[in-house]
Amino acid sequence: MSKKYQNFINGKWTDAASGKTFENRNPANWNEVVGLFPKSGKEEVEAAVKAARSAFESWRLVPAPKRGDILKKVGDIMTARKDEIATLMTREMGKVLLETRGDVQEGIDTAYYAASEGRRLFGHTVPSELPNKFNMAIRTPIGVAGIVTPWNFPMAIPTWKIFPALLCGNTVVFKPASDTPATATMLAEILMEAGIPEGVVNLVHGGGGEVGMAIVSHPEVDLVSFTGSTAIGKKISEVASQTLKRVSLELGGKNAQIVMDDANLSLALDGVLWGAFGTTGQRCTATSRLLLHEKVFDKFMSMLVDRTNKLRLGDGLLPTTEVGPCVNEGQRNTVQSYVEIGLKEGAKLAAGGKAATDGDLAKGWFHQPTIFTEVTPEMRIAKEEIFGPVLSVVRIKSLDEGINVLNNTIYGLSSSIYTNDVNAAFQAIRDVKAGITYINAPTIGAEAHMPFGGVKQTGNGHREGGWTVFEFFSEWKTVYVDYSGGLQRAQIDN
Ligand code: UN1
Repeated sequence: MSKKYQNFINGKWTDAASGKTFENRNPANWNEVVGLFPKSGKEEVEAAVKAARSAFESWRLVPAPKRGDILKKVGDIMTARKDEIATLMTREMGKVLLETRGDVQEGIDTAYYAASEGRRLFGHTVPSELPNKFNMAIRTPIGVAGIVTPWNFPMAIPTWKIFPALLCGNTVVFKPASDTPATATMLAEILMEAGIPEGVVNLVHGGGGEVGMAIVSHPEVDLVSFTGSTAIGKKISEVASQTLKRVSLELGGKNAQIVMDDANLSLALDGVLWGAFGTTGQRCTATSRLLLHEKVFDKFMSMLVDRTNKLRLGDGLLPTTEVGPCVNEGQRNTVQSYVEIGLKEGAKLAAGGKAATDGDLAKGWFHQPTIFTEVTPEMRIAKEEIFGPVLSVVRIKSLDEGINVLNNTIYGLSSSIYTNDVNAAFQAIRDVKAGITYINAPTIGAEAHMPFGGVKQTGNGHREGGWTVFEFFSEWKTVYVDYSGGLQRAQIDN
């Protein structure tokens, strides 16, 4: 019998009103059902929003340091349960245990960072232009936050959003990806155990079309934070604009690593392997393009192909596995269709190119780590997000050409350059159009206490992580205190 999971609304675990459920299967072994989850819809969203709205009235009055204390406890419980969460996460979405542990760690870091912010959450005091008058701007809670998250970072990304939302005094309606509802449920359990009051965090399982859109269109939801594809992000932006919600979007990427001719090649090699094939390429920060200087092209390619062909695919729970499966059938189909597109466009396969079906791999959604060469900047495989283990290699002649090619996409999330030339590094920092630039490090691996987000169609200008996320989840209130005892008129000539 598969484990049956529930929604968490107003402090109670409940089924969907319809009684309907959906299954979640292990992508490394599709015979294993991880759990059955409530297939919710409008009705459950309605109940969750109502609970969040009413809980807001008391949660907003809890002092921020006290809200932070609860998040500190959340971090402690996550630390104690790190392996248990990571194991469940690997079973439900496939990435290797080393990485699911990292995903939980990112959540722990976010909890402690948010907890400490409870004792800062600074405002400003500013001199008034009038005598005997005091001016300040303070941060205030906004209301109900709708949180809609993807499956590739099932713990880290929800925590990036939920913890700062709570710390700022908002309440939450949370819809996790339907590929990773079990990890999300564990997060809700932990929040409850740490002492988050009833109704402050509500979890509703189900599809994006039903549950996600019901949250985004709900007039009582004040802000929405979403991570996912650019196509869905545009839809969310459209729907949310009808009620003028504040919306934070973290969307697609087509991240590139430049390798210059003076680079430390073995360092650059480790970087591109980790960036391109870590998490099976299923990160919005994944290295999807390698822009390789012609002077080191042949040498680097032979090192890269050799190491790529040795990567061990398998169940992420096995300690020997380096690359897990794609998350589901649809995702592997997308990867396969991009391999066909690349071949049709005239690119050549240097490694991989096929679904991996040897032995035990046959019962999972595995795909070989794949490398295309002879890729030109205008090809679709050089411009579109694939979200799988596919790396497109473009030959470059100079730094300027590398930066131009790097910028030749609608996205702008992460970027990387390997060089030992400080001038080249600083030119890249200045000219690369991306929210994140790494020097001599891969495109993946952002730290929780730094701003995270991208330019162009990767987002809409907000940043998660770091001190910047608290901007999104709080509203400025400007306060003037006039203690002169008389009417003082600003801007009026006396
Ligand atoms: C994502 O893929 O959406 O920087 C987030 C990184 C991780 C987060 C990735 N810390 O790769």
